[in-house]
Amino acid sequence: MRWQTGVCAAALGLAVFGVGTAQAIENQTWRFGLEEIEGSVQYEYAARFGELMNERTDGAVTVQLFPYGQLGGLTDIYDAVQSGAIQLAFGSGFLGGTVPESQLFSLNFILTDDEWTNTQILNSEEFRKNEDFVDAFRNRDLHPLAVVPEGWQVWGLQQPVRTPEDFSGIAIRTMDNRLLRETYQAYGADPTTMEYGEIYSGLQLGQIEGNIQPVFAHEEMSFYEVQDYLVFANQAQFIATFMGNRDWYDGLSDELKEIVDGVVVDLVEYIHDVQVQLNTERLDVITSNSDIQLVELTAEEREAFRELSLPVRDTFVEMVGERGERLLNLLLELVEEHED
Ligand code: 6CS
Repeated sequence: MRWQTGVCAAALGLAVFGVGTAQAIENQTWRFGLEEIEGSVQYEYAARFGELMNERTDGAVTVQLFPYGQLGGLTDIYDAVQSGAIQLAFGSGFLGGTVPESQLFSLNFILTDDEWTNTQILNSEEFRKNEDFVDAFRNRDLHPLAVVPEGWQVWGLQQPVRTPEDFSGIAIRTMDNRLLRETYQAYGADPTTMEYGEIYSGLQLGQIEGNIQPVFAHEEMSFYEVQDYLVFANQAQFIATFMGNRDWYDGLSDELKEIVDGVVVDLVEYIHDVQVQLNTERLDVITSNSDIQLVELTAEEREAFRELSLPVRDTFVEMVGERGERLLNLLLELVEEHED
């Protein structure tokens, strides 16, 4: 409990709420919905967030985690945080139906080739606290707190793909957003949407032939067991937004808001290191436990996909309008500044 009362006031038995004093933070539990299972990047983030919140509020705040599956499907998690049934959640590829502007993170080839640089750009005050970005969430009863890249998106396939021609007709599962479907159509593939928890059986039954995940997810969801190739094109990172319910966030005291902000800033480097480590270790697990083939595209091969991805930026602007266009331009400017 955080009490700071003046000696005189304490002697008089009076509570003082003035300059230099703070009220105790009430004991409270925050429910945090995850799109991923225990052991994932989101889980590690949420667990550390909970530990730091608990420490920095002297035990007043407890964070309760709900890994993927406990609250239903992915969109059930977003509904729960929008309605205030839970206070916190991660949202990524399926969030496009709720926050269309969040599909910005689904665009391919818009960030740099360096993961740490991208993490810093996305969590800069300039981006994370940009009015358009914040409003895109707040207009949907949400409040964005941090942007969390979780590693390169890697294609799990039954055959090697090095060129858009190789992708021709491949039934690839994407997360549920139009930007991703348009991107994979542009690459020549045949995209289809499916819930995260249904991918394994979809692959096993041949309903889909490929899916796109960071390495850690290919491993922990066992997708690699039913795929023959992992193709590294470094076309995009998997990016999730850590968000709270808007009214809940607005109701926090300034002191708590400051503590939350301090924790998310401290977690930027922490979670970057964790995701790099998890993705590296899990690739070792995959290659030790299977004879899956790894394919890495050359710069020239990547360029063919990059060119095909460019018109999808116009689709993004068409879909989300001026606010989306300003956000896309902001991101491109920040990337350019880092590349200079
Ligand atoms: O592909 C998906 O649906 C899920 N993949 C990851 C790595 N996290 C959450 C997301 O919904």
